[in-house]
Amino acid sequence: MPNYKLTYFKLRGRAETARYIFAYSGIDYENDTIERSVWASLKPTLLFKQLPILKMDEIELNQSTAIARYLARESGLAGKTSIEQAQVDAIVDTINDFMNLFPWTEKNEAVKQKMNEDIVTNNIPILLNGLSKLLGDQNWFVGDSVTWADFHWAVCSITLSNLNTDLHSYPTLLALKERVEALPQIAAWIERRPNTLL
Ligand SMILES: N[C@@H](CCC(=O)N[C@@H](CS)C(=O)NCC(=O)O)C(=O)O
Repeated sequence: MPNYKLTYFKLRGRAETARYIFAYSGIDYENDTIERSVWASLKPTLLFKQLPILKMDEIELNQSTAIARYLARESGLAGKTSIEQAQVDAIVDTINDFMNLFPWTEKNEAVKQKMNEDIVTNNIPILLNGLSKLLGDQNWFVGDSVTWADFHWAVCSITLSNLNTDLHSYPTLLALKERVEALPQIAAWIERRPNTLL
């Protein structure tokens, strides 16, 4: 097993799904959360000037989805068959398409708020209706056990709620989030993680 070090800001953001996988699987890792003041000196040293980065001994992996997918494969959370893995990937990619609509780096607060409201009103219902249909009356999105697609939903749904999405209109999706958060290893991680808006 390599020595894992996951570097990201002190946020859930794009690192939290990987942190859920680490927590659930019990794989040991260093959760390296950097302050903004350190970022200025770290950024120029990174190949693509972005976080998160997963260091595994001498290998450095960028891209949050590639990181989480790799960790999920190592932990048996990627889906049991090749078709299940494709279904899991499609759910994660779909959630990311919608999350990437939000203007995360917009500096003008009024513009940002207006765009957030538009996206929550016009785009997010498409995501939530689709995910509700995919989930149906199953406990997990794909197959008969939890996968990292369920983790990714649980993580992103917190941010959607913080952006004023009312998840109560989607009771099965809300129940799925709660099911993930009730897994003992995830509950223990949530208990000890820093409380941040994003
Ligand atoms: N597609 C990349 C996007 C990475 C990304 O946008 N990282 C942001 C934080 S969420 C970043 O490093 N921003 C700092 C900057 O660009 O200065 C991924 O999913 O890892």
